[in-house]
Amino acid sequence: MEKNLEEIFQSRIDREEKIEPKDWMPDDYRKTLIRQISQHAHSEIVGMLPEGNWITRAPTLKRKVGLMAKVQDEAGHGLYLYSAAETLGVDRDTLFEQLHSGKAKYSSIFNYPTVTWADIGAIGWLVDGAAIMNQVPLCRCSYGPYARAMVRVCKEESFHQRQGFEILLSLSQGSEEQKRMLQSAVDRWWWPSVMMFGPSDDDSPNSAKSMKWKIKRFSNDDLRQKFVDVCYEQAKVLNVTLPDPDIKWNEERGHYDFGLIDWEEFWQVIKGNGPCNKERLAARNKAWDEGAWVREAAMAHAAKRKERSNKKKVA
Ligand code: FAQ
Repeated sequence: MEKNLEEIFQSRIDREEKIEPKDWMPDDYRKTLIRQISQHAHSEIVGMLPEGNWITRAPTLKRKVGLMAKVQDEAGHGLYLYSAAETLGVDRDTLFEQLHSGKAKYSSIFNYPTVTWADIGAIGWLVDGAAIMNQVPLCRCSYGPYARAMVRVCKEESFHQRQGFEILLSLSQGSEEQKRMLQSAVDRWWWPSVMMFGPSDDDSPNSAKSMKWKIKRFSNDDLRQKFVDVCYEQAKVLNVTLPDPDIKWNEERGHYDFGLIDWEEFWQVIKGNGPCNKERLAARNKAWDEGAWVREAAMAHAAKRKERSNKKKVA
């Protein structure tokens, strides 16, 4: 019986039908989605921190407004994604508990510091650029609620990428000091951004199943390669170099070859030993604790409204 259900499920996936919350699905499909969507949601929420601390220091009103809107969008993305995860039967408080206790993963990239204003541009260009490369295919993910959430997320991410590129473009046309600041930010953010796509395909335990179920449409390495190819050309416009002496065009492959990734650094960051892991978790825990009264007040308000509307119905 179970086997039959699995076959029907897989043939729906193969026909490109969307799977919806009330449809039958294998336990492992559900678990994989809860894992990926919740990690993604956590990444958006933790991802607000490195940029949030620059809102008060943005150099002009225009930059402040742009950055504030971007950080708010990230909060929104986190909320859509938690909602999408909830459609799979997990509750939000459980997911928050996993994040706050350090059990849950979130993207490695958000454990690096933002030391100058140019870092905000570099995050937009490289981090949002990598996020778009990875997330546009997720708009065609087999799970309906995730796929639909990603359509809006990707539209907003492309605005974020452009605002970052434009910050860097201005710096590239500025003083010598601004140009140095730009190059130094690119030097620091390049490799962590390349790592964002996850382990190489040979070391990616979740990929085979996720590809079969059309959660993932491209492998980690294929997306990483597309990212390097695009960035190399964009770096020319910004007049910066990418900090990789081995990067060069390979005529035969039709792609840029690039140097070895420091996987030791990647796994250390994921294990909690990156430059800012402790700071990020402490900030999230503090926000959660200090926001307790807001959650309680909102719940009390909702309960009162419900009571009032019940009374009206009885009358
Ligand atoms: N960081 O077998 P795979 C953003 C883990 S949002 C930490 O290849 P999978 C927007 C992985 O979870 C950025 N952990 O795994 C923004 C797994 O561990 P597990 C987030 C990582 O799931 C911009 C293990 O390694 N985007 O940037 C990372 O098939 C600016 C083995 O890996 C998403 O979440 C990593 N980089 O592929 C916000 C997109 N990579 O769970 C603010 C959706 C891998 O078995 C500012 N997610 N791991 O214990 C995905 O596409 C996939 O989950 C991958 C990983 C591609 C990230």
